[in-house]
Amino acid sequence: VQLESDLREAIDQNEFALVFQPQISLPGGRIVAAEALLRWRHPRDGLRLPATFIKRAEETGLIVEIGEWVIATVADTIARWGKMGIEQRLAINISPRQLDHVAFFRRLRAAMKAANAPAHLLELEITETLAMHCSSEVVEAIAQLRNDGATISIDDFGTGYSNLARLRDLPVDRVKLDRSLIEHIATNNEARTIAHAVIGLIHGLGCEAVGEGIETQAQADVLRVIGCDVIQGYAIALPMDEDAFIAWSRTDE
Ligand code: G
Ligand code: G
Ligand code: MN
Ligand code: NA
Repeated sequence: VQLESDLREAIDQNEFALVFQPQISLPGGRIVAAEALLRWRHPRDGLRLPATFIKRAEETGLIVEIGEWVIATVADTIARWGKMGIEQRLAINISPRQLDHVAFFRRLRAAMKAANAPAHLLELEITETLAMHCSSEVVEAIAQLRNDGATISIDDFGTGYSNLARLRDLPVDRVKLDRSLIEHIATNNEARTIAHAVIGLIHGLGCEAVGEGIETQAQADVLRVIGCDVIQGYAIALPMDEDAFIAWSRTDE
């Protein structure tokens, strides 16, 4: 109950912030996108991670309002960076509760339009489990957004049960291999074989493979060899606030 009222307060008092984690191409190492990750500047507890509040926000439905803040902020950030000469695609995470309503997509498009932010600089991350269960209306709305130029990603791939035939029918551009698929690839042959096969499957579906949770150079080296297209993780860069991210992306050029 305390957390719920704190979350309401956080929405009213504008206590949320976004941090940005770069994704780089293999083998080139160029930045191709950044994932926007939610943070809560709690007045007493300091910086709080999503793990401590997202679940409650989903249960109470507050995730819808928080998600609207994320959408508006990302649209505004894309537009502001554009004026600074920074053309950077930003990926946002979507909770199942947000996708309950097709209204989500209407609001998303309206926010992008209001901020004058082009759709090709927007990416949506939808978890594997959610992607397997969304309604045909939602699939249609995702397809429409993709037609506008947005990139669609399946997040946390390898943690749920995938119906691969279903994956083929979804309007998807990229698949993000969950960290659990990557953790042991540099030290364990079977883990590497599995990751290699999964990447082959992703390519077979016409999608790009993104490795996440890359913590060592050895993991990055293996991913390059087995054909992963893009990597993200602490070994490349931590999630950073806006100023740090801009400085980081400029040294990349
Ligand atoms: O940074 P990390 O602790 O940043 O994020 C943990 C989890 O929280 C991830 O699974 C991520 O998908 C989720 N998450 C991060 N930011 C957002 C957000 O803006 N909206 C939603 N719905 N989930 C988010
Ligand atoms: O949306 P998703 O569930 O993929 O959230 C990504 C989460 O992974 C965020 O919490 C982010 O802070 C975290 N993360 C990013 N890079 C790394 C990494 O290299 N190692 C670990 N353990 N977590 C990471
Ligand atoms: Mn994600
Ligand atoms: Na993920």
